[in-house]
Amino acid sequence: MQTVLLAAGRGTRMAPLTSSTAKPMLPVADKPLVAHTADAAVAAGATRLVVVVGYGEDAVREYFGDEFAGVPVTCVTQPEQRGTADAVRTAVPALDDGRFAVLNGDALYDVQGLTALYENGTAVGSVRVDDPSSYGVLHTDDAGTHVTGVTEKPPDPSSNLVNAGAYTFPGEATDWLDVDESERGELELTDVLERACRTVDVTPVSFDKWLDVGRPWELLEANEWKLAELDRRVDGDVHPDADIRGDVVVEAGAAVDAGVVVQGPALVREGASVGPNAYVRGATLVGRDAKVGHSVEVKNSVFSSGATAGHLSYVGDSVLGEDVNLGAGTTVANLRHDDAPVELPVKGERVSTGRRKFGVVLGDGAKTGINTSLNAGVKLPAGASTTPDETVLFGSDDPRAER
Ligand code: TTP
Repeated sequence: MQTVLLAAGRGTRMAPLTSSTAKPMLPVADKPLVAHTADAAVAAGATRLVVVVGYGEDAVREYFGDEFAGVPVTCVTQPEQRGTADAVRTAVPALDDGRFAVLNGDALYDVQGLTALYENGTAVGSVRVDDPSSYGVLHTDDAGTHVTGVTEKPPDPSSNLVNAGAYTFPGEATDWLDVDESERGELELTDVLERACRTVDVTPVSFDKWLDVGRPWELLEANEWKLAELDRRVDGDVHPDADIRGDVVVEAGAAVDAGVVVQGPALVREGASVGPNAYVRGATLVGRDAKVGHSVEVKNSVFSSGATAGHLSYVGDSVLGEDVNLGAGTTVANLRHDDAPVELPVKGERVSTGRRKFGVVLGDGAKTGINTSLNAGVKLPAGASTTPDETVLFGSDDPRAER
């Protein structure tokens, strides 16, 4: 099945991690986020990928080239990010007349669900969630076998069955893409789905596992999912006095020094170094050329390429962008004393991460001075720095805490 992967979005809710990287290229375990989507698509039966690129497109184009996992790839540029229906319209010249699938390039899907989706005529991937109010809620007939419509982010959801952003459409759907602008000013694929529901039978196909990766804590969750799937493999240089426990991957060209404990699932990528005397635990990604130095503890976190915590630091449940540098003694808080879920600013609003444990999000190249304390839910923009001994509190007037 020819498959359109939507990967052109600006990724504003993922700021600051998307300040210079397209969201689909953010690191999830051993590959970019969109590569997991593409892998699932190919495993489910995609015979050709049409990747719609836009924001940060050069890296996405370079990553895919003209073939992925044995299937041909065409990248097409969506000049302006006007919405998902517009993105699919961009892909039309690269499609043949037959059925086609559309997948959000920033979501993780279970292969079984995706396979069932591909096997159904016109279908939409669906998933049950605890809080449907921030998703597109699907309406079905009484038997639950046909989708009758979709309502975006309803204040009073009629069910907890939501749109997983995965579709198969008949070839004629390429004529249904001229939709009106939605209230939020975008040309939305859900309006094309509405049109499909009025024209043909649309089957809801349920996914057991699915993750929409739109906000920083969801990038952490994506890593938790994909790191947990790795099998133990130690190809790098591990000191005999290091203790590698469980499903840990140390890639060739990575180094783990004496006195280190790495508790899996964890991935230490090529060029990275850990230790001496460091403790890495939880689902942690130590990205390419990243460094976790002497007496540093890292728990359940993402160190993007080149991110460094050289000495005497604690980092928990956090995402560090590329080339972040933590001064000695930098400490991250990842728990509120009232035990409430940690909130994070997303597009200027405080949003609950739903997580009791969440630390900080640091944009590419951010630097902390020695003994900096970063409170739970702090975001620092790309290139920001703190002074020695500084404490950055969430919700303070300090603009560095917000963006
Ligand atoms: P969204 O997550 O709605 O948009 P986004 O990725 O730009 O993120 P944000 O809202 O935080 O700014 O998009 C869903 C998918 O569709 C995602 O994979 C990106 C893709 N997309 C496009 O390809 N073109 C577009 O014009 C838009 C809006 C999204």
